[in-house]
Amino acid sequence: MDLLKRRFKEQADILALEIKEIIKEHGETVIEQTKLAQIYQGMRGITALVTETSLLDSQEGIEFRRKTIHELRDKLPKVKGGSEPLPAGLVYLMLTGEMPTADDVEHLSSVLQRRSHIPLYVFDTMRALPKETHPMTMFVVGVMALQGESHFANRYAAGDLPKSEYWEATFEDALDLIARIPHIAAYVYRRKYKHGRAIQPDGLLDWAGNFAHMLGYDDEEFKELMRLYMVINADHEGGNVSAHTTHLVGSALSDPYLSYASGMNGLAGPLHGLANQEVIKWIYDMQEHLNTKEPSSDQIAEYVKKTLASGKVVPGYGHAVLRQTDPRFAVQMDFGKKHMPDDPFVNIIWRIYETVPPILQSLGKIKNPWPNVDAHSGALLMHYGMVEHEYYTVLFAVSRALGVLSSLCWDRALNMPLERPKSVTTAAVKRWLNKEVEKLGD
Ligand code: HAX
Repeated sequence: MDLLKRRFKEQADILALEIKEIIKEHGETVIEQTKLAQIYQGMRGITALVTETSLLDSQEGIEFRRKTIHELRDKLPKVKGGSEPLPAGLVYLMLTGEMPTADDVEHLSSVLQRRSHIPLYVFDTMRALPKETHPMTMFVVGVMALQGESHFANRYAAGDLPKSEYWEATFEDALDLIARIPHIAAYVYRRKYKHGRAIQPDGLLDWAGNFAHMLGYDDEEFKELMRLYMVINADHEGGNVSAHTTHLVGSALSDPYLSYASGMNGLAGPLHGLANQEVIKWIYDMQEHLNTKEPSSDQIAEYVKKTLASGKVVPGYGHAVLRQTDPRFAVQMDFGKKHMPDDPFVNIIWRIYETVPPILQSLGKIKNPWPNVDAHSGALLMHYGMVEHEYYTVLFAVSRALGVLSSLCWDRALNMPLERPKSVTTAAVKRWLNKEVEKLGD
C-alpha cells in the first residue's frame, strides 16, 4: 500500500477508536442550546458538524491541523529557491495531521503526476457547451464527465465494496480528482479565453506550478502566487457552503466526483466563491462611475455609500464566522507588497481596506466589517495579466478540492453516517410557542 495511504489509515483507525470512546463516555453531554432565531438565520453558531482538516477561530482565522496560515507559509516545504508553500504538503498535513518533509511532498507530487491523465471525452463534453457558458459551469460539467471513472461508484455498483473499504475507494478517487482537476480547470480557461489552445502538462513541475503552466503563465512569480493561492483557499472548516455541501452529498455515499461537483455549485454563488469576481466587477464599476482609474480614499468612501444606499453588499467584506481581517487577506497583501508594491490596481485594494471598515462599522448591523480572502485575490491575478475575472472562482474551486476531498476521506474512514437534521415549519413553531404541543416539531 502507498505510504501516504497507510499513514492515513493508521491515523484514522486511532481516531475512530478515540471517537468511539468519546461517544461512549460523553455522548449524552449537552454542548449548547439552540435559539429559535438561529434556525431562521442560516444556523449561525450552531455546532453541528465534525471536520478534521481545519478549524476556524473568529479572531485568529483558519487553522489547518492547528497551524495558522502564517505557520503554513513558513513551515510547509517549498520548491528549490521558492518562498511559498507547496499545496501537496497541505494535502499531506490534512490527511495525516503531520507536517510533511520535502521527501513526503515530492512523493505525493509524483503520485499526483502519475494520476493526472484525463480521457479525451471529458474535453469533448466541455467543448460541446457554448463558449459563453460561465467557467464554473464548464468546470463542474468537466468534473461530472469524469464521474464514470470513480472507483467508489464502480465498485459499489458491482457489489464489490464492503463498508470496511469505503475509505479506500474514496481515498483513490480523492487523489485522482486532485491530480486531474487542474487539467480540467486549465482547459476551461484556454477554451474560453485563449481560442481553445490547450497547453500540455509539464511533468517536471509541482502540482500548482504545472497548473500555472497549463493556464499559460510560465512566470515563476505567478507560479509562486498559485502555490500560495492554492494553500490559503483549500479549507475553511466544515460549515461553509462548499465544504458542507460536499460533506452532505458524500454522506449519501455519493462518490467523490458527485460530492465535490455539488460543493462547487455552492462555491459558484455570489455570497461565497463568486465574491472574488464580484470584487473586480465592483471596482471596475467604481472606476467608471467616478471617471478615474485611481480613485482617492474620499472617492472610494462616496462609492461605498452609494453601493450600500442601493441595497447591495460591498463584495469582499464581512464574514459569517470571522471577526477580524482575514489572515488570508493579510498574506496576499504581504505577497503584493513584496512583488508589486506600485501596482495601481493593487493599491486600490489597499485604499479600499483603509476606507471600507469604518463605513461598514457605522451601519451598526454588520458583525464583521473587515476584508475576507476574496477582497484581494483578483488584483494579484490581474497584475500578472489574468484579467478574466469571471474565471477566478474556478481557481478557488481547484484549491477547495484539496480541503473538501481530504475531508471526505476522513468522513468515510470514520464511517460518518447519512446527515439528516430535523426541520420544522413556521406553523409548527407557532403551535409550540402557543403551548399546543410539548416539543417543537410535534
Ligand atoms: N456589505 C454590506 N452589508 C453587509 C456586508 C457587506 N460586505 N456584510 C454583511 N452585511 C449586512 C448583511 O447583508 C446583513 O444585513 P441585513 O440584516 O439587512 O440582511 C447584516 O450586515 C448582518 O450580516 P452579518 O451577520 O454580519 O453577515 P452574514 O453572516 O449574514 O453574511 C456574508 C456573511 C459573507 C454573506 C456577508 O458579509 C456578505 O454578503 N459579504 C459580501 C460578499 C462576500 O464577500 N462574500 C464572500 C465571503 C467569504 C467567502 O465565503 N468566500 O468564499
